[in-house]
Amino acid sequence: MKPELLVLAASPSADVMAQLERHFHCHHLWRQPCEAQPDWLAGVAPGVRGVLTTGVIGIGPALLEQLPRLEIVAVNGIGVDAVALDVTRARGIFVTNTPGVLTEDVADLALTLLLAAARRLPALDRHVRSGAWERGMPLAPTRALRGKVCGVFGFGRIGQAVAARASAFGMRTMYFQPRVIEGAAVERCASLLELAQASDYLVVCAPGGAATRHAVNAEVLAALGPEGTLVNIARGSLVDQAALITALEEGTLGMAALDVFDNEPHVPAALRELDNTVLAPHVGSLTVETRHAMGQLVVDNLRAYFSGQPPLTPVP
Ligand code: 8YV
Repeated sequence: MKPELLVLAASPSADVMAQLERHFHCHHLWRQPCEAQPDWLAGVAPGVRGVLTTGVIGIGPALLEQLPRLEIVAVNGIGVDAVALDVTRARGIFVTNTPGVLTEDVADLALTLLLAAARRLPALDRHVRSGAWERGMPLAPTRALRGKVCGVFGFGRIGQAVAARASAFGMRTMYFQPRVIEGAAVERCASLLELAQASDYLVVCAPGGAATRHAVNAEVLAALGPEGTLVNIARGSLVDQAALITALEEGTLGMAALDVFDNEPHVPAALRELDNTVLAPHVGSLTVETRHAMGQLVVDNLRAYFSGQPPLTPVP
């Protein structure tokens, strides 16, 4: 008998979806209309042995409680901050994620946002579309990237890939994270505040969760300063969003280029209306290649586990 799998979100890869159907008895929660989900779930929950979720959806204590036979949670993403790890640990439920396969695309998006902010791409786009260019409206020059400092908060795989890309644009790179990376060619600052003080661009790449919640606070934003730009491709929870809005409104921070927010997909009107923001709808890993690779790793983890092998990429 195929193991029963509760699928909380679909993969855009048709091949991955076909493999899921082939190897598991899938229950697709995402196909149910919102109002029908509680009753539908109550019907399937007793048999569920695996859950497929995303980095954003995760799985909370209430759903875990509903799944008495659950053995494994496979996260289609790298972040596990939305998984109630205290509960999974206590119950001995395996958790897997998808490290490695999304690094390059997420780092590419970080640089896309950084460049878009540096060169004011949204304003340039509006300038052409609105006919302002044809009407001869002036445009102020922006600042070159060369020689500017790109500070990377969180120097894991993604942070290091961001630093490599920033260097290729002639930027100086520095990082901060609590753990020192031995032998790193990039200089480490003693604190996040020191990194923000030294940076023209501060790129947030650290994991979300209780330990990093609101690490980028009003003081850090002030240290980045009126000429500084915050780029966040990690999690909205790392930034004090209210403090960010105040800093952007008052001009004590220059710009913010954001792929992630508190309480997604809701983005405060202030962030949407301000001119000094560049916004993306959490798409760091959203390429055909990467979403396929992530989905494949999810399938491989689940198949390994249910055939008695250790999962390939377990969360410690
Ligand atoms: C995805 C992410 O948006 O990897 C993560 O932690 O946040 C993203 O890559 C998400 O997990 C979609 O599956």
